[in-house]
Amino acid sequence: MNTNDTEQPAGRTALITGVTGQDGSYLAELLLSKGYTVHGLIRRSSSFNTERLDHIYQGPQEPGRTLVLHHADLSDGVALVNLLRDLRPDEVYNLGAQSHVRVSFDAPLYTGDVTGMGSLRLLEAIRASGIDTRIYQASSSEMFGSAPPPQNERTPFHPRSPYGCAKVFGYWATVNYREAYGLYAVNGILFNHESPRRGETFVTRKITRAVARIKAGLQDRLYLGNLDAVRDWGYAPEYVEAMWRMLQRDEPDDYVVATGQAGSVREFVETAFSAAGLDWSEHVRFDPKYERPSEVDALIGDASKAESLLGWKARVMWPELARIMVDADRAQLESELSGAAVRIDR
Ligand code: NDP
Ligand code: GDR
Repeated sequence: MNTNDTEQPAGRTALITGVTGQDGSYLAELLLSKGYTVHGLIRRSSSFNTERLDHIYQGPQEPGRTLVLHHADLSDGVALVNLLRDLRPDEVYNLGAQSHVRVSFDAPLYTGDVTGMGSLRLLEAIRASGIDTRIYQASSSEMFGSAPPPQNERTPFHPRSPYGCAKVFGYWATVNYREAYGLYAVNGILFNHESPRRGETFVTRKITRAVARIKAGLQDRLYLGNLDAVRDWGYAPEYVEAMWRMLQRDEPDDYVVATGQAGSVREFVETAFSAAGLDWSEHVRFDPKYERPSEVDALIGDASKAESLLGWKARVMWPELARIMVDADRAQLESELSGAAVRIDR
């Protein structure tokens, strides 16, 4: 199929691991809009973990529902085989992971198991269940680590965290299943991408939530770690489109997805605070707690392969993204404070 084909692939089914996360929720929306039936793998939690899916949720009693959630876990290989054998999806998107780099230093073995071995379990589950499916692996710019920018598909990996190491394992497992078994398996090497749905402990969202709270007089200080790190931040809804396009090509391949424009954490802070008319230097303080034992200094992606083969190009650059996120956090806080019943779509 031509990558730029805009035809709706009606009647197709997809399985998304990590469907409750930032990317999973945007990807589920995208696939539903293309006529897919979407199956999402969710893990059991003692509290609700489906908030990002609330607006597209379809209850079990709903006839002909097109979004169906299944309990399983990337640490449970048997559950993965059973699920794949039952669903026989046309496409699998492996977005599930312990995805926080700082946390991966505190829980390295767990991160290795879920983020690294989890991808191998899923690949092996596809092979063992004997189904014909295409799989997308959520690889990461963290794999480049200390390799100097700009980074592209030919840049050697030098990961700087247990998370980065686990993603390198998942990357090569994906390549290996493609080469060994002829599986249609692709790696999307995505650079940082953010949105109003970004987890609250990643730096961009931590900043934009704090801006909203400081502006509303609910908070005065924001504690951060390394302000010198440089990141290529893009807009998550655009990035899930690239994931889908990768699985529509005739041949499987690996692609970098990035904006090509980067800024430092300090610059993101300045832009976000000034979007609300605030002076960041009055509020931001350093806390070594947020530093990492080994840091990734600069990630700036070269996505020219994705542009030429997938017809994909980033539109929202990080300064606009910072403003989008500040506006969304201010609107959400305002609605929370006013007790409004209307839910803001984050
Ligand atoms: P999130 O942290 O928002 O979402 C991670 C998802 O993985 C959640 O749905 C989470 O479930 C699920 N998960 C965690 N542990 C398990 C487990 N043991 N079994 C099954 N599911 C699990 O990540 P993003 O949406 O930001 O990222 C999606 C993927 O892309 C991740 O693999 C991430 O590492 C990767 N990536 C992200 C980038 C980014 O900038 N956002 C850049 C490059 C790669 P729960 O909701 O219950 O916690
Ligand atoms: P990252 O994102 O590690 O790039 O991983 P994160 O937003 O956590 O950090 C970006 C940079 O900001 C610096 N930083 C802080 N980070 C956090 N979280 N909290 C702070 O207080 C803080 N202060 C400074 C960090 O040191 C770092 O340099 C994200 C995740 O989504 C991964 O899953 C994904 O693979 C990569 O992006 C690409």
